[in-house]
Amino acid sequence: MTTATANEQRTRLLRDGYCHFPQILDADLLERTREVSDRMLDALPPKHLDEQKSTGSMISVYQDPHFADLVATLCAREALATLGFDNPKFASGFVISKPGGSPPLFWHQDWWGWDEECSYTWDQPMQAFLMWYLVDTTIDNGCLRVLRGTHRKRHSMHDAVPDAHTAELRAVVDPDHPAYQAQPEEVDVPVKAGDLVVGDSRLLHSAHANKTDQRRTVITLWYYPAWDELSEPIRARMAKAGQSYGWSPEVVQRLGSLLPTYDGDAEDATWNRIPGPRFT
Ligand SMILES: O=C(O)CCC(=O)C(=O)O
Repeated sequence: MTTATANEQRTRLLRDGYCHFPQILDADLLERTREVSDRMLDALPPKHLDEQKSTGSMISVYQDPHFADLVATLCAREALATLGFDNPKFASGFVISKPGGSPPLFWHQDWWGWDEECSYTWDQPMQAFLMWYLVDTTIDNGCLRVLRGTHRKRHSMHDAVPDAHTAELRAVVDPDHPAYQAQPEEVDVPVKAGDLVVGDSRLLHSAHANKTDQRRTVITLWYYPAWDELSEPIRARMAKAGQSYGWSPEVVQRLGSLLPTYDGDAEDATWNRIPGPRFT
């Protein structure tokens, strides 16, 4: 990738809250990821999907060692390096699969540290998602949609749905709830399998309904791209979370330098998913 293209990608991430790297995942790794994910999804109890009608499946990547390879794959690290992040750390990840005939995902943002100053001042993400879709996505099968720039700027959805991660919204108790509604300024992000979408955890995003009869799976992996610049309270909390990865120690070793560590004595940052009034 040329320096100019790398700069453009970083500009997009900082300005729009996301960017897109076409066709970077190795075909074998993609195929193995599909096989492992499909196996897990086929084994899911129906109750799981009833409770998660909007998101689709929510399975931790710790349930299979294969995902450690995806987390640590060189192309993910190279994409982050292209964006200016040379020492990222891994946080967590999920297999999110919208079954055929499932409703839209609710609008939400995923940042948990809204009591921290950086949430209001940083252009670059404190926490970033790396989304690997395992099939080509379109408006028909539930592609991602985003509200550009909302990682830095308040939108009416922040007030309409201050906390989107509720059991009612996941189960789609009220399909007319504002959290599912199309927004005039929404931008669709259709991708090909093997593309990577990187985004700021503060960005408001959701996904279209899956109107096809095929499942649409994404592996969402969370990283701390600018780990060394994060406040000590954030690093303190996240390094502890990193000690409880659900993989065996041998599998965790595969993450190498992506493992978060912190040896200071700061108190953990508090968990607060709701942006404060100063977020304008
Ligand atoms: O299902 C999708 O396309 C998006 C998943 C998502 O919003 C997330 O992982 O935070």
